[in-house]
Amino acid sequence: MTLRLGMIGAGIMGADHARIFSEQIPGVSLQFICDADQTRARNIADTTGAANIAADAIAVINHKSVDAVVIAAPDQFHAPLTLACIAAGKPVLCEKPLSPSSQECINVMDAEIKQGQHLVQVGFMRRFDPSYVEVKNILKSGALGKALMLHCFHRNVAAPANFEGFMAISNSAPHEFDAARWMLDTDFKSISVFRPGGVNASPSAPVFMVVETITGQLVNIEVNNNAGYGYDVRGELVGEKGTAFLNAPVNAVANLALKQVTTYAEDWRPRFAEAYRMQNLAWVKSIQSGNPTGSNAWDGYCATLVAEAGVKALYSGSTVHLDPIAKPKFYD
Ligand code: ISE
Repeated sequence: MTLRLGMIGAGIMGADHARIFSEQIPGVSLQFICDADQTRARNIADTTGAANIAADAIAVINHKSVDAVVIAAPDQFHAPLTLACIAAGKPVLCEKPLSPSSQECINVMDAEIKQGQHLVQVGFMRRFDPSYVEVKNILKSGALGKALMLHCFHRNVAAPANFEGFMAISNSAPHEFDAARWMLDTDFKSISVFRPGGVNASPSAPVFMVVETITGQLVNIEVNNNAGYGYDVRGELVGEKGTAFLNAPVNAVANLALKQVTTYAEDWRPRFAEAYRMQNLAWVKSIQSGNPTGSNAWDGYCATLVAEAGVKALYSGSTVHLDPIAKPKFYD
């Protein structure tokens, strides 16, 4: 049976998810593209063959012709819209973060537990990226010995106009937080945040985080949202016996004018194209099979908890220790 999707949000990620579902994922149809900006919704519906456009997200979520929902609205709407999906009993793929507030993530978990079904997947697509999967498998094989450190770089060309300084931690870094927890198979203990130039530096300055895990590893994360030269996400896992790099796909290397040149993408979509495709495919299959996959609401909570602590650490200049709630059995 075809899975009929409601797409909430027609911005950069809503457009990309709609394109991926229409071009690359079998067994789905786009029932609605929903956005307050109807021109944007219309444009995406026209290019993806979606059946309808709409402006009212709650009406789309509750519509009888919608089987499952993708949320790609701005961050502050993620949790309220996810709660509406849970109330309607519909599976939802919610873009990261699940919410910028850990309390809202707890509300989502409470609602999901009460509903009794695993309905929420958070869009931490890196768990499906071939380079992340391979590095995790190398670690799992035992070849590297115990993991000691993970170095992560996260660079964007330029922060979007609506970005505020702390969003390097609340919006960009959650990818790193989730990937590190997943890769190292652990949880976080504390976070310290530094900025070249100190706490009074320009809000567009890079942030440099050091996260300690409960199992003793150190994760350092640079988020530089105004790096200028290209979208560049890299990482190196350091184990007792060796290291493994997270490589970005390189499609061509040009030899020109005494130089060897590769090209950076302008943003994350080309770098993580395969990760998004695999994630969306896995989400659809998980709905069909009833076996949840990817990051769940608990994972969303854990990423938000450390992000929230990171924002506090940025402003206070001190290390912040995490104080998570007990993990509900539902998420074991
Ligand atoms: C953006 O929201 C994303 O999700 C991208 O993957 C990330 O690289 C970027 O920093 C975020 O702002």
